[in-house]
Order: sequence, then structure tokens, then C-alpha cells
Amino acid sequence: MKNILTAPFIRELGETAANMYRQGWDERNSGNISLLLDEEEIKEYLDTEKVIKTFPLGIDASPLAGRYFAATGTGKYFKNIEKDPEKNLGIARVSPDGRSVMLLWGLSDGGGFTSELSAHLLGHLTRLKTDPENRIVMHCHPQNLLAMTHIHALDEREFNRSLWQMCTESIIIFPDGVGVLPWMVCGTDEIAEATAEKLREYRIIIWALHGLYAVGRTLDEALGLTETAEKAAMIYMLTAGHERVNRLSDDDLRAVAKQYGQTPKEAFLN
Ligand code: 2HA
Ligand code: ZN
Repeated sequence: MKNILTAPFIRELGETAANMYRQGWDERNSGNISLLLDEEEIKEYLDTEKVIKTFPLGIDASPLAGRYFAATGTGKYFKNIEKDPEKNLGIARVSPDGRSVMLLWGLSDGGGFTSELSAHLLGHLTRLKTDPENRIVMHCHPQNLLAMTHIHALDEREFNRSLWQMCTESIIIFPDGVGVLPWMVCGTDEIAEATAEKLREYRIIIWALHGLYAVGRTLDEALGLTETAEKAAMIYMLTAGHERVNRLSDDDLRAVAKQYGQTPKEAFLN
């Protein structure tokens, strides 16, 4: 068996979490990441028959039965993942009935998976229906997006228009827009279901007064979406309370999307 600490997916998870921590998006134990894995990818590192323990799920994840994933642990700090992946991450397989997950590696201090594991698994199984190649679900607390939900209407159309208008790049990177959820208690089945529902349509979901969820085929895609939406929110916050003299018009937004071969969500444009 090869040393799992050298596996590309473990290294990339550690690097991504460290990057997110340095951006200030993952204070203390906040945030969580999960990554679907193929059996092919892990079997050179792990004996997939050796189950360490089983964690029950509060949801029915049966569409993911038999699928492997890596995810962050509950109470774990993003800043520590890179230096100690075995303690801070776990790799598991969803049980045949989809009602539990079987730990195969990691969470070595006896801890459990992220409190948002239900939201992640529901997110995966829903997003896979829209994009069969999706593999990442990522949650964090970007400062400016969070701040923006304090001062901007949570109307989805208005929120998207503001993000698109702030930076030329926004409509190129997320022409599909962002979903916006009102404030809800985190860690609940209710927020997990509401998030999954939005993931049918969007790759970025804003949790008002909390943070966001982003999905993607790769860690870089989910991270890039988060960075770009957060940059737009930062410009919104830097210019909030100032007179905005110049503005991207709807024609400008259409033109830039066309130039980059993107089809923006028409309902958000005038
Ligand atoms: O992992 O951010 O929403 C802690 C959280 C829960
Ligand atoms: Zn959170």
C-alpha cells in the first residue's frame, strides 16, 4: 500500500483548507469540505474492507450507497488539516442502505465528521443529478459576502445583479448566479434540504448571516467560485455608502458574457 499522506486528494484538501484559512474564511473550527472519491483512487492507499467505525446519518443518502468520500471532522480547525490530515479528515463509504457512513481512515482522535455532513451528502446527491461530474461540496464564512447579507436585500435577483455589477469577472465565472437562503439554524435537516434544493440550479448558495456553500468538479473550481463571489461582495462593501458613479449596464453584462461564451441566467437581467 502507498502512504495515503502522499495521495493527491489528501494533499490538495490540506492545501485548499490552508488557503481558505489564510483568507479569513474559516476561523476556529468553521467551515467544512467534502470530496467524492472513486474506489480506483483510494484502493492503492487503503484496505476498503477494513471499517474502523460506523456513523449513523439523519438522512437517506441511498443514491450515494457504496460511494467513497473524504470530509473534514467536527470541531476541527482548517488551519490544522495540512499538518495533520489523519486527525482532521476522514475517508468513508456510504452504507448500502444509505443510512450510515463507514469510516475507513482518519478522524484518528475518535472524533466524528462535520456537523454538516447531512447537508454535504444531500448536496452531493442532488448536485450529481444536475452535474454527474460534481465532486466537491465546500462551506465557509467569507467576510464580505457575510457582511453583504447584513445590508443587502436577500431577494435572489437583486443580490445576483449586485454581484454581477461589482466586477466584470463575476458574470463570466458564475453566469448561473448564486442561490440565496434566508437565515436558518445551521446543522439541521431543514437547512440541508433547502441547500440541496438550491444546488439543483446553483453552484454557490449564500447562507444569510452565516456564509456560503460552493460546489464543483474540482477543489479549484469550488474555491474559484467562492473567491470570485467574495471579491464581488468585497467591492460591494468597499463602495457601500459611497455614490457609485460608474456602473456596468445590463448591455455591458450581456456583452461580456457573450465575449466569453457564457449564457447568463436571463431572469436576472433586464
Ligand atoms: O463547521 O461552519 O456551519 C462549522 C460550521 C457550521
Ligand atoms: Zn458555517
